[in-house]
Amino acid sequence: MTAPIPLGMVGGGEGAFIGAVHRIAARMDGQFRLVAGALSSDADRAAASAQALGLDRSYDDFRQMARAEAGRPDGIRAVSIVTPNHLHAPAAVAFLDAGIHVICDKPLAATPDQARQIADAAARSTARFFLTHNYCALPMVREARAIVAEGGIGDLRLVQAEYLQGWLSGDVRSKQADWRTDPAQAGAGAIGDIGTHAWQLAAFVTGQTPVAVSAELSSMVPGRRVDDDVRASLRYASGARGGLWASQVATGRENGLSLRVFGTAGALDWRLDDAERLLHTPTGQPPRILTRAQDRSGSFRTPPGHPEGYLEGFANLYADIAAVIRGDNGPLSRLPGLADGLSGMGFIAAAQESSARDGAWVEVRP
Ligand code: SOE
Repeated sequence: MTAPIPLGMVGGGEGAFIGAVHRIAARMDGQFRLVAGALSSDADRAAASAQALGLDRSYDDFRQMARAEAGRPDGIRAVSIVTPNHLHAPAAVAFLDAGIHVICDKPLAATPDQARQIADAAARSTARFFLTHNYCALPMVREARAIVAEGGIGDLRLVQAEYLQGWLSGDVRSKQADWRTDPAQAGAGAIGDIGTHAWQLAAFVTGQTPVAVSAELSSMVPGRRVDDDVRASLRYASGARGGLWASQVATGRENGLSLRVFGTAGALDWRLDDAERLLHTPTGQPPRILTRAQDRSGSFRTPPGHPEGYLEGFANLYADIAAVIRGDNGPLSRLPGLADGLSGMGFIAAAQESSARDGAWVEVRP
């Protein structure tokens, strides 16, 4: 058994949601061991959270952590950044500059300027940057991508991506809601939090990224300072056309992520609430419902019929990242990283500009 890769974490202290998800995913295949953390900006909470998790080393400050860990022979080789969006850039820059690989939650950053800081740091670093767009690591999504790549739907014509949640339909106050609806911490609203997932998923499966968008961003809840609904029309350089709808005020919806793609020779239909099935309708042939039994990527741990899902998708990313850190670059082509993050930021900027200009078509600049 190869020794687990020592891992650190920034954010993810008591009461956090996504930090716990990353911790479970990182240890699912035994490839990482969490040994150090700057788990909260509040020193007492950071120490208490680290103690509760049995971490070897706890820090009050992520910059101090980056310096100290880089200087230790047994220091961390990778760090998970699971803070609110506005801290992604300072933390990522600190660890990339220290030569430590970064595994960052999405979206890339709160502002285009912060995104550029991450890109600059990644360019000058020997370490790699990964972005956890977790849904693209689900087996049937990887299978959908393979079908498109081998011509299973012909030439792409139409794309429809949706991510519908209802949990922010009211004036919700909670640790999760508070920072996501604060422009200073989140940057954007629904478009950043879940719109970028839909954007990345569509690009991952189709192999194409829209070149222009016409969008309307709305804030449906009175007093809300970020968007909570975005509708965008998409134009592709190939001539394909698409639509993306992401909403956090779609009352009653939980995590309604779905993707439909239509080509000259067939179509694919996938949805997160039935994530282990993929509908493929090749033109002129009977429809095929594919399950994990037909997945060719091997991205699972249990025999088909034993449901796997959200946590395992994250774990698939961590397993691939571990392989890359150990020197196998094979998984790189399916791992989301800086390019996906910059593309998502380009989508946010173009959609915001379009919305401000009453839906004008705006070029997407990565
Ligand atoms: C909250 O809206 C959230 O937790 C997002 O931040 C995640 O990225 C998404 O996967 C689920 O919903």
